[in-house]
Amino acid sequence: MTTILVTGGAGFIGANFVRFLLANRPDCRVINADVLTYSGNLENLTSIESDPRYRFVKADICDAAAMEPLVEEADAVVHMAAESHVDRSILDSEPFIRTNVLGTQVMLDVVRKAPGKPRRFLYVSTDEVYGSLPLEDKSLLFTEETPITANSPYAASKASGDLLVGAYHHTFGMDTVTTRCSNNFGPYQFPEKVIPLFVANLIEGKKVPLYGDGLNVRDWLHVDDHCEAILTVLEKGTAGEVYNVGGNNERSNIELTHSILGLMGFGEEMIEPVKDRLGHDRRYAIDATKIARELGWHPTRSAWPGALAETVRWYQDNTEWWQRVRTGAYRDYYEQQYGRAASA
Ligand code: NAD
Ligand code: TDX
Repeated sequence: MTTILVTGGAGFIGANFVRFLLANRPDCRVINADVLTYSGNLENLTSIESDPRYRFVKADICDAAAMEPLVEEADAVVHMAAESHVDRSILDSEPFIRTNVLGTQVMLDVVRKAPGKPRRFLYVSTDEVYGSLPLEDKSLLFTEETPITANSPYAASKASGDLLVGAYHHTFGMDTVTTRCSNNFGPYQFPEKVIPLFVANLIEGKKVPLYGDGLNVRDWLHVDDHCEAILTVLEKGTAGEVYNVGGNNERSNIELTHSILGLMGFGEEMIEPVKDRLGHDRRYAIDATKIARELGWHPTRSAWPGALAETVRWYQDNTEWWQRVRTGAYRDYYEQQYGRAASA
């Protein structure tokens, strides 16, 4: 049996990854360490919670004493616990620095100092560490050599963690690998991110708040393709290397919005143009040839419009899930971000 410690396994990608691992690696045990912030939800894991190979531990990655015994039990660590929403980092960056920078440093030191055999440390980074590409030249893509140019407090905090991982490999010879992935979509994504937010708003008869001119571009990848890429890099990646992960699936936000409206039978009148995100990155687009060439990974579940339609349907079929997470503290955030009228 191999034991994998996953941090942040109760979030969107984490919960999908824990399920993916248990389904695809019968000889794997999973420890899920998650402090359960607003976006961590054990309901995302009910289908596997009684699997004897799975264990949940409520713990903060910034708490070294809590992490030490979990790391000692593990053969490898997949570190994805994070504050993950750009707009929240613009409202208040403090939790982002604490979890994404300090928390990553704590995890690196705990893994580095753990007794016994060296353990592989996989850091789930993001394409946002590369900054922004222009809309005008579609031939430009982010490669692993693109300089780090983080533009939002979220991106800067993830880039800091990313640089620390590289430094720990260089300085201490730690067995680290890093994935930098584009925008994910799929089930169990917290309804503050654009796709579940728009679907949930439409179901509730509310308009969808489209930022700025709607021309910003994102490269969309199904979360299960990301999970497969993480597992591939964990098992086959070269120590010290970074691997880009992307869907080769660029869409402008206005195109995405029209697709969602069309799939749900709504028209343009449901679009509410709102003020732009501060410092809004124009375009993300990933060159994922390295992971394809060296490790044989290709996205197989991200093709549009089918994969988007399936995701929209999941939120339509699981209204109770997002209605429950949309209560309480989330309502306060929504009012702060979009104004009181929008949340009425
Ligand atoms: P999410 O917000 O849905 O989940 C984050 C999880 O981390 C939650 O379960 C939360 O409770 C947990 N967490 C937060 N702070 C913690 C702490 N101090 N200690 C322990 N647990 C803590 O985020 P997500 O979208 O699933 O993103 C997961 C990872 O993937 C993040 O590192 C993010 O930067 C990265 N990423 C996300 C995307 C995307 O499109 N969502 C794309 C590329 C990379
Ligand atoms: O209400 C909205 N209106 C809108 O137009 C929201 C929430 C978003 N948008 C736009 C902003 C972006 O151009 O949609 C695009 C996608 O926004 P988000 O879903 O917030 O994702 P993004 O900012 O691109 O970041 C995501 O991908 C990279 C994840 O949240 C990050 O965790 C990941 O690192």
